[in-house]
Amino acid sequence: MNQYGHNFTKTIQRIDAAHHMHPFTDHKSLNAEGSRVIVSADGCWLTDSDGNRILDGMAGLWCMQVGYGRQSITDAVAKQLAELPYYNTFFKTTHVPAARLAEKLAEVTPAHMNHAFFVNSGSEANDTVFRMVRYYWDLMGKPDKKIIIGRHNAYHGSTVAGTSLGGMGAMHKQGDLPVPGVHHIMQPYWFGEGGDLSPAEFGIKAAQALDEAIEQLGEDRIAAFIAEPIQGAGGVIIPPETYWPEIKKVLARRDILLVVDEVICGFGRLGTWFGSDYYDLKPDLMPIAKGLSSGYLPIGGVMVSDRVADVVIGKGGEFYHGFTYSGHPAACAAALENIRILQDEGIVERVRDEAAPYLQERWLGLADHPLVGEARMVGLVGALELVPEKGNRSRKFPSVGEVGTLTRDMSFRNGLVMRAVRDSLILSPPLVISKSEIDELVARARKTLDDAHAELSKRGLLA
Ligand code: PXG
Repeated sequence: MNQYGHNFTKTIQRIDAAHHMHPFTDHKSLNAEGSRVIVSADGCWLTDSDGNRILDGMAGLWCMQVGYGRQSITDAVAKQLAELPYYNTFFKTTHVPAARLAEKLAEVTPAHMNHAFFVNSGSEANDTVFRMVRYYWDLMGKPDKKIIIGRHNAYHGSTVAGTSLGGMGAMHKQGDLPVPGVHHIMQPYWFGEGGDLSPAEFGIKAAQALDEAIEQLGEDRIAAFIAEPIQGAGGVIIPPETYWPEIKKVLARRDILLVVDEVICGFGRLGTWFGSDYYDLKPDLMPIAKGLSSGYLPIGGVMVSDRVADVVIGKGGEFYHGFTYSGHPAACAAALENIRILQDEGIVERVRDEAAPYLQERWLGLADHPLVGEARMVGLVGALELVPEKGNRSRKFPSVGEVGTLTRDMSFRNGLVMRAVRDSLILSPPLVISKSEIDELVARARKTLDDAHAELSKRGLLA
């Protein structure tokens, strides 16, 4: 117990249940249990109001690259708030942090991307994408190129455009989405959908679905293809090695824009600055958020390639789009300091050369557990597929998601945050995680698997 204590926890849980509507939450089940109250954090560790210390295996929500408790980010924000807490970037004005951050982003993103459009979240970044690709083709004199192709089980945010571009069926059902002009193709999810094909064969098939959709809908009607390098919220779907090379071949034949959603993969998650670097992609637009500021303040952006900027800036007039807080000075200051830390501490290189190989070896070792059908990981993002019968990919638990949630809750109780997607466990820790913390993390994950295995066999859910 810390200074907050049991009564404090109960009070916060009570007022939270009475007044706070949470994102993506079934409130009946939340309020029956009471929410966990997080009061502080340091490095890779969270502390709740009962004094439990929990290892944050999800980096907040895939965003806490540089770790909690960075005094220099707090100082940079405080200094900016004192100097200029707010001014807009409309009407021919700018301010120092927005200009400097745009310049810095042009430096760290792929060489052909030299402009940043600032927003406040990944969802707003994808709303911006939605409007900008259509505006681009209008300016190119091809107003019929309107359709954006996304993928089933992709996640691009929860605004109207974000939900529509994403491929989450349950989200589409709420609010009659997607909006017209979005088409979804299959995802490269070999474990779940690969059938009898080898991963390599399946990767080709999934990529050819893009070409087939373009053929079927007509290239003259397609504006863009949008994809995450590795699907995050969809369950850390790491595409087979053949997938992106084949997509690149399709795109080379077709005149459509490539939008690479870097909201999760960006800023070092894969051991490269961007997922586009990892897979050698040349995006025309690149939504970014999360790791841009390590979540210290909300900020996102769309990185715009020279190809698109030349048209939107060069040919276009005013693009009627933007937000009150586009390029908020304090958020830009947080992002600038965050990127300075990533660069000066060599964090991305450390992920590539040390942390990722060390964690991967141990994480992939969990594949020997009887509950694990597949362990996969690239950089510092991975998944464990939980299965009732090892070695049988087609056999699922009877009620999809139940085992995932149960195991996720056990993990929390064992002092490790993992996230559940369907019946898989997801991991995406802060990039600064140390080797001893990795050992601790994997020990807690294994204990969680053992606990879940015992519980599931008691319930008769295992083969
Ligand atoms: N694109 C991608 C690839 C994302 O992962 C967004 C866009 C939207 O970003 P904002 O900032 O609007 O949330 C995301 C966000 C989860 C989870 O449960 C994942 C996200 C957000 C919330 C929850 O895995 N990803």
